[in-house]
Amino acid sequence: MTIQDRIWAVALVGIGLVALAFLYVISQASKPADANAASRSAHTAHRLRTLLFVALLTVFAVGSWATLRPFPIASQRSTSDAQQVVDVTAGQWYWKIDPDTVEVGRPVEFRVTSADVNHGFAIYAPDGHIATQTQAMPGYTNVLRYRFEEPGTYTVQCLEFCGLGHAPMLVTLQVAAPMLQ
Ligand SMILES: [Cu+2]
Repeated sequence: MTIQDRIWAVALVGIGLVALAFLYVISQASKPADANAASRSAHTAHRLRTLLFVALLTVFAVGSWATLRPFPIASQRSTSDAQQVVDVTAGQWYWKIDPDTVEVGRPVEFRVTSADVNHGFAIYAPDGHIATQTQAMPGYTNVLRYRFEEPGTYTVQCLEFCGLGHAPMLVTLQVAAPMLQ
């Protein structure tokens, strides 16, 4: 089942439930009002709303906790065990990356800043997907930690429109096979 099919199924079920609610209201509209029944159903509705609220709150709290725990961004103040440090400066319109070769399989710490405006520092793997990324901000150094699993020629590209030279603002980063000791 594709994601589109799933969205269709969810939308159709939702439309069906709304239609049922409308039909129920229409079927009840002609009945004379009964004060006791009205107060009982208001009470039930209030309890259902409270229950639904608590259930949703629980689902979101547990879901957020479970999915955000492996937070993808390194703690900016902790000391790092990265044996390789790469200094990155973005500018209109260039990248300064020193060194431009890192070793596969060992953690790398990128210290990313900008000389002028905001840029987006993104590392594209040889197959075209984004391996990792962070912001390059003037006056601030963002710490990005990453361990490359595959050697190859990676491409650094700007992810934030920064003026006329934004699109061709790219440079390569070599991820080398482990050096024999
Ligand atoms: Cu840019």
